[in-house]
Amino acid sequence: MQSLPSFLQAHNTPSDIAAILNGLMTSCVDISNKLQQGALAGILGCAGEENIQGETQKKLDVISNDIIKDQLASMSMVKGMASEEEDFPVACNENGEYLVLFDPLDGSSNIDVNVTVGTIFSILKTTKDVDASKPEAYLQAGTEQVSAGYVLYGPSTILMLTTGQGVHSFAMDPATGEFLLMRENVQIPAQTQEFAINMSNQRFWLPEMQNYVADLLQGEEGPLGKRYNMRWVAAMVAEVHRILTRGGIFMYPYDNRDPSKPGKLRLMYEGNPMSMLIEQAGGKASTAHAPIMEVTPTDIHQRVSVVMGSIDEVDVALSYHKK
Ligand code: AFP
Repeated sequence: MQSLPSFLQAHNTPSDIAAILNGLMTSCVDISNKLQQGALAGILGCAGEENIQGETQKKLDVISNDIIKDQLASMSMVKGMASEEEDFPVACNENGEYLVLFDPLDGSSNIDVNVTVGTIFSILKTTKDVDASKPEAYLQAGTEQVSAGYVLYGPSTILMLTTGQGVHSFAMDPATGEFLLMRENVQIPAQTQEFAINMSNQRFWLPEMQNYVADLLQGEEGPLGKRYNMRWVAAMVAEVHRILTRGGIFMYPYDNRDPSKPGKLRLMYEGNPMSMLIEQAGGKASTAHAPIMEVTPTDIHQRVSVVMGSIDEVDVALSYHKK
């Protein structure tokens, strides 16, 4: 089975991007091992601090963030990095030409209950003259990403990766820490009977989204004429992984709980990288009004409304928003 480094070489991935991806995977092997140790290493529970999003940080959020930061800081091609867990970006190496954005541990409320979590990353190209300690340096639309992916820590540790030429899946060999190619050119089925949304927020959604989900719930007796099943893992990595594996639609739409937060998910650390994967696999990713990757970012921590997955199902959801 082909290892990640040889796959990247065989696919002519620019050497700097390949080095960053291999470096990120070194960090993810470390995170995967820490997760395996879990309670035995005394690293479950809260770190006692809040991140920039006002969310309580788990010990493993902080540990994972530090692991990735230490790795990237040592890499000459990395100009700077921005983490969901950090207030401000960190400048790394002056001569680097790449910026790395990441959510070190997505779905961290799952850690204490031993359910799937993941690391999400996005890589942008920049120029040597930018000041990578400034948030403005990172404000590129998702269409500019040169690579994106996630590592899912589940029953096995899986990497889903794109460098703009399809989506490829790798599994970590726990004995060696190598990521080995499992599937090339993953494609999302266009149609599905599975949706994922946090139904407890229903009353806060826009009427368009309420109408769409009401029709999904009506099943074969409703206007969509199909019986749907629902899934909710509370970790975007797990929801997107299911969609990349067997199709589906995932939504974390705008809601009116807090007008300063148009959706819960973060554009730069979750929305953009996941959209690149979904679109590279033949799916669609939208805010419900525009492609997520075309949103012009104004803040590195901004939130975005998300509707993504099987292309036909996303188109149906969007049709409710055009009415
Ligand atoms: P964290 O990034 O704080 O771990 O949150 C995970 C997440 O942003 C995303 O992965 C999930 O889809 C979503 O939150 C789940 O949120 P709720 O179940 O609380 O609505």
